[in-house]
Amino acid sequence: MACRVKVVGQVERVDGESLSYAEFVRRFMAPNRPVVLTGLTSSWRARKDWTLSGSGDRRRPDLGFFAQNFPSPLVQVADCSSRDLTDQKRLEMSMQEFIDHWVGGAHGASSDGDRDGSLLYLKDWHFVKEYPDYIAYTTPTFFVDDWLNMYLDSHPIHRDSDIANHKNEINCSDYRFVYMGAKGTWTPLHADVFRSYSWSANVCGRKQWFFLLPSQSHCIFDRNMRSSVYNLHDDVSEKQFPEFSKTEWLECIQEQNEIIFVPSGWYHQVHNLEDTISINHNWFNAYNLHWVWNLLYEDYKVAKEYIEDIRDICDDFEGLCQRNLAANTGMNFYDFFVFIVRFALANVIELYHLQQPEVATLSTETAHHLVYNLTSIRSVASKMTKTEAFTTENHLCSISEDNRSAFSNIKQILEEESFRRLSMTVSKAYDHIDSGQRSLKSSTSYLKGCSSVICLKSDCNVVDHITSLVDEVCGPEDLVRLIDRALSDG
Ligand SMILES: O=C(O)CCC(=O)C(=O)O
Ligand SMILES: [Fe+2]
Repeated sequence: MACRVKVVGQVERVDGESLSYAEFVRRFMAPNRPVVLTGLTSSWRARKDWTLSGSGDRRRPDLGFFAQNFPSPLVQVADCSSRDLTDQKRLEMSMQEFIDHWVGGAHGASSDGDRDGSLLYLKDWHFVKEYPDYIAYTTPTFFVDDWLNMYLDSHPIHRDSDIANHKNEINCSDYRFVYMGAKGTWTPLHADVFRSYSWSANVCGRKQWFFLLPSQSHCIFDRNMRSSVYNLHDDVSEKQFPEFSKTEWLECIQEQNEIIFVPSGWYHQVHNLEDTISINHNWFNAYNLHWVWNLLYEDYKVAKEYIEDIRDICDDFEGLCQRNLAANTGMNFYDFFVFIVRFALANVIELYHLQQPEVATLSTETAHHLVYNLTSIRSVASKMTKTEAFTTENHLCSISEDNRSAFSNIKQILEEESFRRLSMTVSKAYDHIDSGQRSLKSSTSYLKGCSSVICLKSDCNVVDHITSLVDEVCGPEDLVRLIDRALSDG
């Protein structure tokens, strides 16, 4: 593809097998830099089952395998040749229809299934949710500290019934996807949902990526910061986007079996240079939580400004802003607050367990990790205290009873089955990261104290411990207080 934009560098490539977790954090996750990791997919079932041998050592998609084994009645497909505002036009069809179109297109045929010969790209297929018993891959350790998917495995993102409709339930059920597209399919310029990180693994095929440094993000917007460039290879109008000509890009050709780490807030555009299948997760954690909050806050201000002129005639202006925010951004302040309260509690529990005397070797890495998590949540909660949504009594009324009870009564949360599941998942994730770190160093024996929220051990007082910190969380100030007390205890 002819490239008009100024490419100033390539994305670094690192052998994932000899990179430690701590190094990944230090070099890429914390400084928010992209990287391509090699050598991490050799054991994946997807590699064997989903591909056929192509030319040389290249693999190609085994479409018949998908038609036979994953006959999804409804998948989301992007029509790469038609634009719908900032994205491509989306269609819904069965897996069989999608494959018929792909195969038809490859033979140059123009049947009904082929529609108009356009390039269709299967995107955002919730494969893990749809086929939970088929273990196509394992998430590499670098990407296990994934609060978004850990949370969604046990909790709904929205609790308000007017937001949580059926379509939303599927779209927000998790952020683990499979993408499949023929050569030529592509994804327009964008930054990821919630300004999360993503990782994307090529099961087969090859992708070309273009990345823009976050410090240059403003250059792809028009003067009003409303619309952004859709395709960086278009003849971008200098009049509409006066700063675009200043942009400088990092490029990357991602080969089969390679995984790319996409940092938060970096605009990127992606092209499939061959028939490609990829697995891709969106995720966030303590290192990019502030990106998520900042986006929510910016989108909230836009939502509010948009309806400012009806404020006086609105019974519940704040509630309406929050409903619009949930609809546009996928989450509102209350959803986010319920989420961080529960994550904070899970981390306090984990820290408490680590500090118990029967834990033979205190894992200092994990303890630091938990403290870092709590500090990051505290910093975001502290910013939330200053927002209108949480400041006045009047605005607190906008919180539905469902949302309020989901964050306020600590004792009740600790007893909930969904919260116990979250805590177990968090505990397992940090054990996994920790054991990976230890096996790279020496194999010191390690005995973990309690492994569940309400331990079977009669002397585990985790519930008393937590409820002694604060017994009720009415808003972000209480969460800040809870974290301060938990951290000063240790
Ligand atoms: O592979 C693609 O087409 C898009 C992937 C992407 O945007 C991502 O992983 O963040
Ligand atoms: Fe993306």
